[in-house]
Amino acid sequence: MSSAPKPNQPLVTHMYTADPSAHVYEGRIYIYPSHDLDHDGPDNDNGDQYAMEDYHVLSLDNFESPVVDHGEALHLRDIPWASKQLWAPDAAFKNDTYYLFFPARDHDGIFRIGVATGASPAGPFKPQPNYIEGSFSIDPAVLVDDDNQAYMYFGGLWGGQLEKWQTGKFVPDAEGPAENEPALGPRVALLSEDMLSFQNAPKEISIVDEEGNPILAGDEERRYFEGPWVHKHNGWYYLSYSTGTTHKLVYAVSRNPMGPYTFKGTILTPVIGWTTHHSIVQFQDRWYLFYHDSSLSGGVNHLRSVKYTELFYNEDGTIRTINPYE
Ligand code: FUB
Repeated sequence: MSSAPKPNQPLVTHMYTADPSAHVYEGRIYIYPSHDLDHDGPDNDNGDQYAMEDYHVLSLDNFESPVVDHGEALHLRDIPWASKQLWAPDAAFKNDTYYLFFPARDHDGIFRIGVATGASPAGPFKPQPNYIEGSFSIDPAVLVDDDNQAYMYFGGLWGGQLEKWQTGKFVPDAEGPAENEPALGPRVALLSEDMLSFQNAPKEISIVDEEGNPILAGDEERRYFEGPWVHKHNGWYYLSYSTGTTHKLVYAVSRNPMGPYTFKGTILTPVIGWTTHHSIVQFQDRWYLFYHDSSLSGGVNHLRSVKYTELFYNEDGTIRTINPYE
């Protein structure tokens, strides 16, 4: 057990954690992070340095109480279809069951998305024998909407392989669109009632500017890279994500969970470390951003720490930009 967390400080220091997906279950805050691993293996644009092998769930009663590490909730060795790289997970609750959604490479080296189930939000989780049919790429984020329909958002460029799925099939040497073409968007799929499969082939989400023009692939300040998260506020769906090469968390809004989403602005300015990844959650009438940086490891990109800070909306529903080091 760690002490009560401070804003913009690592939630835990006994291990490296990243990609936090935060949810409120049973009146407490549960965080589903990646568990970063120290190793001497390759470090490249393919993301080989992110060689994670298990998940731990963290929780806290509130922001004045200690952070609890619930121990190993799922390990690579127990997932029949996965070969390596347990990347950013998310959790969902439906049918009196907790679901952990996670990406990993299959035995052909292709990223897929799997699901595991448990009776407690802290795990352990039992994986399904195979990945979700029709799934690909990384960074699943699941929204269970007010009408109980669940949506999975996912996809990431480069190591996340999204470029390779533009035809609907995996094309190993496919590259992304030209700079003056629309950027690739995240994908969304409706989850089945039992949360174990897709109801439809994933659709691409369109992100447009205020004039309705698609954000272009060369617009690295605004285009989608990875780490989608969708939350609802005052009837609007907010899609937030990482811009990757420009290291920002940005957001776009829509009245429809499937989009199109209109780009609005920046949530978080660049953090220490290459990646930036987050979630947004409401707890007791306040809103919080969970994110990570590499400050605890002295800037090692693949050794990150989960942090939190409060998030504020302006009167018009826009989100105030956060600089976590101010
Ligand atoms: O943690 C591995 C990968 O790094 C995640 O899947 C991405 O979102 C980035 O944070």
